[in-house]
Amino acid sequence: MNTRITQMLGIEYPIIQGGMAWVAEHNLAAAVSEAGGLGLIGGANAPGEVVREEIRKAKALTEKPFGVNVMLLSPYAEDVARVVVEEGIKVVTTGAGNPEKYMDMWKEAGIKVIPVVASVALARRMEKYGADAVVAEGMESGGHIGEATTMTLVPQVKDVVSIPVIAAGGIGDGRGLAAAFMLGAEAVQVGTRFVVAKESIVHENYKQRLIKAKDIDSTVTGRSHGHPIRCLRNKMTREYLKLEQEGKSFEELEYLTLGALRRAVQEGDVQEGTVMAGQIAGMIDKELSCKEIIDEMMEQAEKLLKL
Ligand code: TUI
Repeated sequence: MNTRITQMLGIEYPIIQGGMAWVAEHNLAAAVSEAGGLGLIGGANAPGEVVREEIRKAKALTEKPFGVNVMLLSPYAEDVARVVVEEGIKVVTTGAGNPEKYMDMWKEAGIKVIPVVASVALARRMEKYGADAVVAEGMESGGHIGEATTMTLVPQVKDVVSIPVIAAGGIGDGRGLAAAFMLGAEAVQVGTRFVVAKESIVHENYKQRLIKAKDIDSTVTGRSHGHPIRCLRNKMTREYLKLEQEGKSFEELEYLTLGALRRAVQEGDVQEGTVMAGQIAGMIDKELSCKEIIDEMMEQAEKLLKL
Protein backbone atom coordinates (compact mmCIF):
# COMPACT_ATOMS: atom_id res chain seq x y z
CA MET A 1 0.00 0.00 0.00
CA ASN A 2 2.70 2.33 -1.14
CA THR A 3 0.96 5.45 -2.49
CA ARG A 4 1.70 9.05 -3.42
CA ILE A 5 0.90 9.92 0.20
CA THR A 6 3.33 7.46 1.83
CA GLN A 7 6.01 8.70 -0.58
CA MET A 8 5.24 12.39 -0.13
CA LEU A 9 5.24 12.15 3.66
CA GLY A 10 8.02 9.59 4.03
CA ILE A 11 5.86 7.20 6.07
CA GLU A 12 5.55 3.43 6.03
CA TYR A 13 1.75 3.03 6.14
CA PRO A 14 -1.04 5.15 4.58
CA ILE A 15 -2.56 6.08 7.95
CA ILE A 16 -2.57 9.60 9.38
CA GLN A 17 -3.90 10.53 12.77
CA GLY A 18 -6.63 13.15 13.19
CA GLY A 19 -5.65 16.49 14.74
CA MET A 20 -8.08 16.11 17.62
CA ALA A 21 -8.44 19.03 20.04
CA TRP A 22 -7.09 18.24 23.56
CA VAL A 23 -6.30 14.66 22.46
CA ALA A 24 -3.69 14.96 19.71
CA GLU A 25 -0.75 15.91 21.92
CA HIS A 26 2.93 14.93 21.72
CA ASN A 27 2.67 11.41 23.21
CA LEU A 28 -0.03 10.29 20.78
CA ALA A 29 1.55 11.99 17.75
CA ALA A 30 4.96 10.46 18.46
CA ALA A 31 3.46 6.99 19.03
CA VAL A 32 1.56 7.05 15.72
CA SER A 33 4.67 8.20 13.85
CA GLU A 34 6.85 5.60 15.59
CA ALA A 35 4.33 2.95 14.49
CA GLY A 36 4.80 3.95 10.84
CA GLY A 37 1.84 6.30 10.35
CA LEU A 38 1.82 10.09 10.46
CA GLY A 39 1.19 11.48 13.94
CA LEU A 40 -0.27 14.96 14.29
CA ILE A 41 -0.27 17.54 17.04
CA GLY A 42 -3.65 19.27 17.18
CA GLY A 43 -3.26 23.04 17.50
CA ALA A 44 -6.94 23.29 18.52
CA ASN A 45 -7.54 26.51 20.50
CA ALA A 46 -4.04 26.58 22.02
CA PRO A 47 -1.70 29.61 21.78
CA GLY A 48 1.32 29.34 19.47
CA GLU A 49 3.80 28.91 22.33
CA VAL A 50 1.88 25.95 23.75
CA VAL A 51 1.94 24.30 20.33
CA ARG A 52 5.68 25.05 20.05
CA GLU A 53 6.28 23.20 23.32
CA GLU A 54 4.22 20.23 22.09
CA ILE A 55 6.24 20.13 18.87
CA ARG A 56 9.51 20.14 20.81
CA LYS A 57 8.32 17.36 23.11
CA ALA A 58 7.29 15.24 20.12
CA LYS A 59 10.68 15.85 18.49
CA ALA A 60 12.30 14.48 21.64
CA LEU A 61 10.24 11.28 21.35
CA THR A 62 10.61 10.48 17.66
CA GLU A 63 12.92 11.07 14.74
CA LYS A 64 10.12 10.14 12.35
CA PRO A 65 8.04 12.77 10.56
CA PHE A 66 4.98 14.17 12.28
CA GLY A 67 2.67 17.06 11.44
CA VAL A 68 0.55 19.77 13.02
CA ASN A 69 -3.16 20.41 12.51
CA VAL A 70 -4.10 24.10 12.47
CA MET A 71 -7.69 24.61 13.62
CA LEU A 72 -8.72 27.67 11.65
CA LEU A 73 -11.52 28.80 13.99
CA SER A 74 -8.96 29.24 16.76
CA PRO A 75 -8.17 32.81 17.84
CA TYR A 76 -4.50 31.70 17.72
CA ALA A 77 -4.60 30.17 14.23
CA GLU A 78 -2.27 32.83 12.82
CA ASP A 79 0.16 32.34 15.67
CA VAL A 80 0.22 28.58 15.19
CA ALA A 81 0.57 29.01 11.41
CA ARG A 82 3.82 30.92 12.05
CA VAL A 83 5.12 28.55 14.76
CA VAL A 84 4.95 25.53 12.42
CA VAL A 85 7.24 27.37 9.99
CA GLU A 86 9.66 28.41 12.75
CA GLU A 87 9.81 24.85 14.11
CA GLY A 88 10.56 23.32 10.70
CA ILE A 89 7.39 21.21 10.59
CA LYS A 90 7.12 19.34 7.27
CA VAL A 91 3.37 18.61 7.10
CA VAL A 92 0.39 20.74 8.06
CA THR A 93 -3.27 19.78 7.93
CA THR A 94 -5.99 22.35 8.54
CA GLY A 95 -9.56 22.07 9.79
CA ALA A 96 -12.79 24.00 10.20
CA GLY A 97 -12.09 26.60 7.52
CA ASN A 98 -10.23 27.77 4.45
CA PRO A 99 -6.42 28.07 4.92
CA GLU A 100 -5.77 30.16 1.77
CA LYS A 101 -4.16 33.05 3.56
CA TYR A 102 -1.39 30.84 5.01
CA MET A 103 -0.71 28.73 1.92
CA ASP A 104 2.03 30.91 0.35
CA MET A 105 3.95 31.15 3.63
CA TRP A 106 3.77 27.38 4.16
CA LYS A 107 4.66 26.50 0.58
CA GLU A 108 7.67 28.83 0.69
CA ALA A 109 8.83 27.02 3.82
CA GLY A 110 8.62 23.70 1.93
CA ILE A 111 5.72 22.46 4.06
CA LYS A 112 3.33 19.89 2.59
CA VAL A 113 -0.12 21.42 3.00
CA ILE A 114 -3.10 19.09 3.40
CA PRO A 115 -6.40 20.90 4.09
CA VAL A 116 -9.26 18.90 5.55
CA VAL A 117 -12.35 19.57 3.44
CA ALA A 118 -15.97 18.55 3.77
CA SER A 119 -17.05 19.55 0.24
CA VAL A 120 -16.03 19.12 -3.39
CA ALA A 121 -15.96 22.91 -3.89
CA LEU A 122 -13.34 23.48 -1.18
CA ALA A 123 -11.26 20.52 -2.42
CA ARG A 124 -11.16 22.00 -5.90
CA ARG A 125 -10.24 25.41 -4.55
CA MET A 126 -7.49 24.01 -2.34
CA GLU A 127 -5.87 22.26 -5.30
CA LYS A 128 -5.91 25.55 -7.23
CA TYR A 129 -4.19 27.29 -4.31
CA GLY A 130 -1.37 24.72 -4.25
CA ALA A 131 -2.45 22.11 -1.68
CA ASP A 132 -0.36 18.94 -1.89
CA ALA A 133 -3.27 16.65 -1.00
CA VAL A 134 -6.69 16.93 0.66
CA VAL A 135 -8.39 15.04 3.43
CA ALA A 136 -12.02 14.44 2.36
CA GLU A 137 -13.80 14.16 5.70
CA GLY A 138 -17.30 12.74 5.87
CA MET A 139 -19.90 13.43 8.55
CA GLU A 140 -19.23 10.11 10.28
CA SER A 141 -16.28 11.90 11.90
CA GLY A 142 -16.23 13.21 15.42
CA GLY A 143 -16.16 16.92 16.20
CA HIS A 144 -16.90 19.64 13.68
CA ILE A 145 -18.47 18.05 10.60
CA GLY A 146 -19.91 18.83 7.17
CA GLU A 147 -23.00 17.33 5.48
CA ALA A 148 -21.70 14.67 3.08
CA THR A 149 -20.88 11.10 4.06
CA THR A 150 -17.44 9.61 3.45
CA MET A 151 -18.87 7.08 0.98
CA THR A 152 -20.23 9.89 -1.22
CA LEU A 153 -17.62 12.62 -0.62
CA VAL A 154 -14.40 10.70 -1.31
CA PRO A 155 -15.21 9.58 -4.88
CA GLN A 156 -16.71 12.96 -5.77
CA VAL A 157 -13.55 14.74 -4.57
CA LYS A 158 -11.37 12.14 -6.30
CA ASP A 159 -13.18 12.86 -9.60
CA VAL A 160 -12.27 16.56 -9.64
CA VAL A 161 -8.73 16.81 -8.25
CA SER A 162 -5.40 15.37 -9.40
CA ILE A 163 -3.69 15.65 -6.03
CA PRO A 164 -4.01 12.62 -3.72
CA VAL A 165 -7.13 12.24 -1.59
CA ILE A 166 -7.04 11.01 2.01
CA ALA A 167 -10.35 9.62 3.28
CA ALA A 168 -11.65 10.40 6.77
CA GLY A 169 -14.80 9.77 8.74
CA GLY A 170 -16.03 6.36 9.78
CA ILE A 171 -12.70 4.59 9.33
CA GLY A 172 -11.69 2.58 12.38
CA ASP A 173 -10.32 -0.73 11.13
CA GLY A 174 -8.84 -2.51 8.11
CA ARG A 175 -12.24 -2.87 6.45
CA GLY A 176 -12.63 0.91 6.44
CA LEU A 177 -9.09 1.34 5.15
CA ALA A 178 -9.69 -1.13 2.29
CA ALA A 179 -13.05 0.49 1.47
CA ALA A 180 -11.43 3.95 1.36
CA PHE A 181 -8.91 2.65 -1.17
CA MET A 182 -11.76 1.26 -3.27
CA LEU A 183 -13.26 4.77 -3.28
CA GLY A 184 -10.02 6.20 -4.66
CA ALA A 185 -8.24 7.32 -1.48
CA GLU A 186 -4.46 6.96 -1.17
CA ALA A 187 -4.45 7.10 2.64
CA VAL A 188 -6.87 7.41 5.53
CA GLN A 189 -7.12 9.74 8.50
CA VAL A 190 -8.13 8.00 11.72
CA GLY A 191 -9.21 9.90 14.82
CA THR A 192 -11.58 8.12 17.20
CA ARG A 193 -9.75 4.76 17.14
CA PHE A 194 -6.58 6.49 18.38
CA VAL A 195 -8.46 8.19 21.24
CA VAL A 196 -8.58 4.74 22.86
CA ALA A 197 -4.89 4.00 22.19
CA LYS A 198 -2.66 3.08 25.16
CA GLU A 199 -0.54 6.16 24.45
CA SER A 200 -3.60 8.47 24.37
CA ILE A 201 -3.67 10.74 27.43
CA VAL A 202 -7.47 11.13 27.58
CA HIS A 203 -9.11 10.38 30.92
CA GLU A 204 -9.95 6.73 31.59
CA ASN A 205 -13.68 7.63 31.77
CA TYR A 206 -13.49 8.97 28.22
CA LYS A 207 -11.87 5.75 26.95
CA GLN A 208 -14.41 3.59 28.80
CA ARG A 209 -17.31 5.66 27.42
CA LEU A 210 -16.02 5.00 23.87
CA ILE A 211 -15.49 1.29 24.55
CA LYS A 212 -19.06 1.03 25.87
CA ALA A 213 -20.56 3.08 23.02
CA LYS A 214 -23.12 1.46 20.71
CA ASP A 215 -23.77 2.35 17.06
CA ILE A 216 -26.69 4.60 17.96
CA ASP A 217 -24.95 6.53 20.74
CA SER A 218 -23.67 9.19 18.34
CA THR A 219 -25.46 12.53 17.97
CA VAL A 220 -24.88 15.99 16.48
CA THR A 221 -25.34 19.22 18.39
CA GLY A 222 -25.40 22.72 16.91
CA ARG A 223 -26.86 21.87 13.47
CA SER A 224 -29.36 24.73 13.68
CA HIS A 225 -26.57 27.27 14.26
CA GLY A 226 -24.24 26.04 11.54
CA HIS A 227 -21.77 24.64 14.12
CA PRO A 228 -22.47 20.92 13.92
CA ILE A 229 -20.43 18.88 16.38
CA ARG A 230 -20.61 15.07 16.49
CA CYS A 231 -20.25 13.58 19.95
CA LEU A 232 -21.66 10.84 22.14
CA ARG A 233 -25.08 11.32 23.75
CA ASN A 234 -25.04 12.35 27.38
CA LYS A 235 -26.65 14.81 29.79
CA MET A 236 -25.01 17.74 27.99
CA THR A 237 -26.24 16.74 24.50
CA ARG A 238 -29.78 16.05 25.76
CA GLU A 239 -29.97 19.50 27.31
CA TYR A 240 -28.29 21.16 24.31
CA LEU A 241 -30.62 19.53 21.77
CA LYS A 242 -33.70 20.36 23.84
CA LEU A 243 -32.74 24.03 24.08
CA GLU A 244 -31.76 24.07 20.40
CA GLN A 245 -35.22 22.76 19.52
CA GLU A 246 -36.73 25.55 21.61
CA GLY A 247 -34.91 28.00 19.33
CA LYS A 248 -32.17 29.19 21.70
CA SER A 249 -29.35 31.04 19.97
CA PHE A 250 -25.76 29.84 19.60
CA GLU A 251 -24.63 32.47 22.11
CA GLU A 252 -27.21 31.30 24.67
CA LEU A 253 -26.02 27.71 24.32
CA GLU A 254 -22.32 28.39 24.35
CA TYR A 255 -22.21 28.14 28.14
CA LEU A 256 -23.08 24.46 27.81
CA THR A 257 -20.08 23.71 25.62
CA LEU A 258 -17.41 26.22 26.64
CA GLY A 259 -14.57 24.20 28.00
CA ALA A 260 -16.77 21.12 27.90
CA LEU A 261 -14.39 19.11 25.71
CA ARG A 262 -11.52 19.78 28.08
CA ARG A 263 -13.71 18.76 31.02
CA ALA A 264 -14.45 15.42 29.40
CA VAL A 265 -10.92 14.72 28.12
CA GLN A 266 -8.94 15.85 31.16
CA GLU A 267 -11.32 15.60 34.11
CA GLY A 268 -13.29 12.60 32.83
CA ASP A 269 -16.65 14.35 33.12
CA VAL A 270 -18.37 12.31 30.42
CA GLN A 271 -21.89 13.33 31.52
CA GLU A 272 -21.72 17.12 31.39
CA GLY A 273 -18.64 17.38 29.17
CA THR A 274 -18.47 17.02 25.39
CA VAL A 275 -17.41 13.50 24.39
CA MET A 276 -16.42 14.13 20.77
CA ALA A 277 -16.19 10.86 18.82
CA GLY A 278 -16.96 9.57 15.37
CA GLN A 279 -19.63 7.04 14.45
CA ILE A 280 -17.10 4.20 14.63
CA ALA A 281 -17.08 4.46 18.44
CA GLY A 282 -19.39 1.42 18.54
CA MET A 283 -16.66 -0.65 16.85
CA ILE A 284 -14.05 -0.09 19.54
CA ASP A 285 -13.96 -2.82 22.17
CA LYS A 286 -10.53 -2.53 23.73
CA GLU A 287 -7.52 -0.33 24.30
CA LEU A 288 -4.53 -1.18 22.07
CA SER A 289 -1.21 0.55 21.43
CA CYS A 290 -0.90 2.74 18.32
CA LYS A 291 1.36 0.07 16.82
CA GLU A 292 -1.21 -2.66 17.47
CA ILE A 293 -3.97 -0.54 15.92
CA ILE A 294 -1.94 0.25 12.81
CA ASP A 295 -0.60 -3.31 12.37
CA GLU A 296 -4.09 -4.75 12.75
CA MET A 297 -5.58 -2.27 10.25
CA MET A 298 -2.83 -2.94 7.70
CA GLU A 299 -3.05 -6.70 7.97
CA GLN A 300 -6.83 -6.72 7.60
CA ALA A 301 -6.83 -4.24 4.71
CA GLU A 302 -4.09 -6.01 2.80
CA LYS A 303 -5.94 -9.31 3.08
CA LEU A 304 -9.16 -7.73 1.82
CA LEU A 305 -7.54 -5.86 -1.04
CA LYS A 306 -5.89 -9.05 -2.28
CA LEU A 307 -9.24 -10.87 -2.50
O1 TUI B 1 -12.08 20.57 11.93
C1 TUI B 1 -12.54 19.45 11.99
N1 TUI B 1 -12.98 18.90 13.12
C2 TUI B 1 -12.98 19.51 14.35
S1 TUI B 1 -12.35 21.03 14.71
C3 TUI B 1 -12.81 20.89 16.30
S2 TUI B 1 -12.52 22.12 17.49
C4 TUI B 1 -13.98 22.96 17.51
N2 TUI B 1 -14.62 22.99 18.64
C5 TUI B 1 -15.77 23.66 18.74
C6 TUI B 1 -16.31 24.34 17.64
C7 TUI B 1 -15.67 24.27 16.45
C8 TUI B 1 -14.47 23.56 16.37
C9 TUI B 1 -13.42 19.70 16.50
N3 TUI B 1 -13.50 18.96 15.40
N4 TUI B 1 -12.63 18.70 10.87
C10 TUI B 1 -12.29 19.22 9.60
C11 TUI B 1 -13.44 19.86 8.98
N5 TUI B 1 -13.38 20.99 8.35
N6 TUI B 1 -14.72 19.43 9.03
C12 TUI B 1 -15.46 20.35 8.35
C13 TUI B 1 -14.60 21.32 7.92
C14 TUI B 1 -14.88 22.50 7.18
C15 TUI B 1 -16.13 23.10 7.25
C16 TUI B 1 -16.37 24.26 6.53
C17 TUI B 1 -13.88 23.08 6.42
C18 TUI B 1 -14.13 24.23 5.72
C19 TUI B 1 -15.37 24.81 5.78
O2 TUI B 1 -15.66 25.95 5.09
C20 TUI B 1 -14.57 26.70 4.63
C21 TUI B 1 -14.98 27.86 3.81
O3 TUI B 1 -14.76 28.97 4.29
O4 TUI B 1 -15.48 27.61 2.71
